[in-house]
Amino acid sequence: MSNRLKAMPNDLSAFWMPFTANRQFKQAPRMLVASKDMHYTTSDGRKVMDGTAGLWCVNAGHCRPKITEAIREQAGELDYAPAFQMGHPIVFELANRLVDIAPAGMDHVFFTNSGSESVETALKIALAYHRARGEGSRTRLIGRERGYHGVNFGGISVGGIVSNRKMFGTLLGGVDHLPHTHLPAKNAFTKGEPEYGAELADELERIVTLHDASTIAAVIVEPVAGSTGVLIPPKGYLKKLRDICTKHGILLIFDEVITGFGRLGTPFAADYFGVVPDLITTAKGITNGVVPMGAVFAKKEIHDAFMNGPEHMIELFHGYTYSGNPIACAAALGTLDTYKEEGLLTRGAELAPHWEEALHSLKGEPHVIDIRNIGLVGAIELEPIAGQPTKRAFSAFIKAFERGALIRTTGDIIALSPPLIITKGQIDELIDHVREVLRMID
Ligand code: PXG
Repeated sequence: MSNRLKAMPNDLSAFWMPFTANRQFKQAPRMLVASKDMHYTTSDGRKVMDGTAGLWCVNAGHCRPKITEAIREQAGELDYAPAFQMGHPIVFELANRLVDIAPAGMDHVFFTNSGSESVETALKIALAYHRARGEGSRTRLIGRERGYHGVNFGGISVGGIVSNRKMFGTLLGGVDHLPHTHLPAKNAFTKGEPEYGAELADELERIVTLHDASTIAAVIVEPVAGSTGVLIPPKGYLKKLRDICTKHGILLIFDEVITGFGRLGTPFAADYFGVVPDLITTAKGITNGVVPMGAVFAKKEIHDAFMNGPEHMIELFHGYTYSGNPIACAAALGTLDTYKEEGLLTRGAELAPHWEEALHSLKGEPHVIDIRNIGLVGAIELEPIAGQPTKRAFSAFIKAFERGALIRTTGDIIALSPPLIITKGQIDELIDHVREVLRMID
């Protein structure tokens, strides 16, 4: 690796870091300078196990040769092609390859550059779809409490995280929210899908009664809520949501930015739960996190509703300069090849029982009030320090990093989502790090 990459900058002030305690970080920086497979190397030369696949995205592990090579080759061949009114072969190839692994009926792909953009795109497609069909009164969007749908205005409007919403004004109008499904009093320490709470989907009927179905365009939910601490849907909940949406002509959007590309041991969460939505938003794992890219999958009926009017006219007034960027496409193709060759889109299912046992072995350790798991995702919820929410989990994050494991915390919840290449031995190692940390912190 070049010394340029390894060198520590001597002034950290210019970079305003995203979703970071900037002042804390800059006093004690945690710098990563290299990565390979399951590990990072820090600027002080330590190996740190990646317990979170970066930010839930590096599903195939780090610096995988097929992906690196694909990017390198593409950068020297066709670096950019205009995304509007022009095409290039690999963006079409990629769309076909994605449709091949998507749930049946998801026949079309719209490219974006991030999960947030995928969400905005799906919400806009939902609104425009109803309008194109002559149901332009369907303008309301329904999200869910504790939902995370990125940071743009549509996403924070349908999202349900107070701190992501409260500073930013009145947001989109015409939005309502389902209740979240986190019922620790009934479901704590459940392995896999919890028993209680399917009836919370019936709240959608209440919302429909309040606003009338003719005003509602779409419902958007994460099949498994990631950012707010791995909230796993109660058994039967998603099927119920699907049925209610179908009954009332409301589109169902699954935000699979985290759950897409093998996280649950199936290619998509829609496969895991046997529930097919009308639109799926993705990003992250589509390129293994290596080059920014997102994609929205749409059912044929939705796409086809736009394909009328004069043929020389643009059908959907939406898109980004970098939609289907050639280098992102190359990274995505290299990623899909890697997933296929190594069976990574289903490997989580093989590892899930071991993962579940390892995680739940933390029951009884200090501060632990709940443990949840599904596929290769897990959460360990800690009792907050009285009057100082988030502090305990943040100490766990710092201590784990010092010991050699990167974990993620949200509130007082530790979330784990390792690369899908993790071995059983590495699962034990990761969980042992967490166990030791729980015993160390106040
Ligand atoms: N939808 C969902 C379900 C997500 O989890 C986004 C949309 C937005 O994606 P972009 O690419 O715009 O960030 C996300 C992103 C965390 C964490 O640790 C989660 C995300 C991003 C960063 C950190 O919980 N999710």
